Amino acid sequence: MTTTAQAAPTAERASQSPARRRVFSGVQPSGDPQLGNYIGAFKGWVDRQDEKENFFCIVDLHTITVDTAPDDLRRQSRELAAALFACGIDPDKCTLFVQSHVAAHAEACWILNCVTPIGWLERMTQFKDKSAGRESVSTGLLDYPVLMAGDILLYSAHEVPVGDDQRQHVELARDIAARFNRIYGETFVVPEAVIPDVGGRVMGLNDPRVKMSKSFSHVRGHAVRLLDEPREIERSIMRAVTDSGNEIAFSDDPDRAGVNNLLGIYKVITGGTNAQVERDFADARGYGDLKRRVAELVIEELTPIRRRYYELMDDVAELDRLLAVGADHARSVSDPKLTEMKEKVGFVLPS
Ligand code: ATP
Ligand code: LTN
Repeated sequence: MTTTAQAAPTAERASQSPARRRVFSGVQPSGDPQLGNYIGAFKGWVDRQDEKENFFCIVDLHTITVDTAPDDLRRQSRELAAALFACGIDPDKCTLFVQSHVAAHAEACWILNCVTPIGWLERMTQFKDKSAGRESVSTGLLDYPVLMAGDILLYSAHEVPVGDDQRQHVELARDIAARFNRIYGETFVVPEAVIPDVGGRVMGLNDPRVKMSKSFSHVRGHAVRLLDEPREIERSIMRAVTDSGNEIAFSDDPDRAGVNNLLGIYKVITGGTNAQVERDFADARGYGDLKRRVAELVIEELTPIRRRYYELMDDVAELDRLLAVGADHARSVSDPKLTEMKEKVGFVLPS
């Protein structure tokens, strides 16, 4: 696990009891959740939910920064909630909520916009990637990282567990927090990104040079979706692009990225060391064997998740109730922080 530089001390941190550290993370309801989301994010959230005070957010405001059909967004938001609970997010230990249910997120974004130089946003690689080749992009897409900074800062989160692709956005949230604190006085905890050493970047099975992504999970052979049937999982993994060699070992060589990716998936799920993983494959006969064993392991890991998901989706009213409870608790934390922000910038507070 790597983290960004130590969280800077702030007045708030100093006055906090040595209570559990706060965690905030988010996921977009932008398509079918995939194995990279699970390995790079959800699994770590679940594994550490006992140790921390956790806020997990289905970030629908972020998802409309690119074209999204309203019916898809509604369906995907509930499906993602069910998938997260099915992965093991426990509503008694975590606050899981939908971002648009908590108005403070959009309001905080506006205030933070006004301390964020536009050049900071134009430099973001995700903005450059997502806007490349498009004639026109929304203002929301440029502003995406400020909304994300607001998400994190409203909850005074110390830790932000994310995949490697979000490192730059968390760095920006730190810069925005520090700038606001400098201008208006200590207000925000400066958060740290927490990124898994292995599994922080699961690559596409059809092309191990690109990150496995929810937005491409409909492309055949690109991803294992969390809810895929065993046969589909097996087919996708057996067809994974590898190389023309036959050595089953971890490697930084870009030409061997496909094998490295499969070994990384195996390593995170089994929790073994590199040496243990390589030993497990010492008797393997070529990449076919590697793929078969990785497929078996992934099927074993995802089957109970898929079953639980369908049980949860059978009772949408209960799912909506859990999300409403989550939003109530989220508001109880974010509303006072938003009020503090408004006071600091000089707004007259309603009596
Ligand atoms: P989109 O395609 O809409 O950008 P995504 O699949 O990249 O979606 P997000 O909702 O952006 O997923 O991210 C949810 C979490 O999953 C984030 O913490 C992100 O860093 C992590 N994540 C996403 N893809 C991967 C991946 N391939 N490997 C590791 N972590 C990932
Ligand atoms: N940008 C993130 C989702 C996200 C997030 C956040 C993650 C929105 N707000 C706050 C961590 C903390 C993504 O696409 N993965």
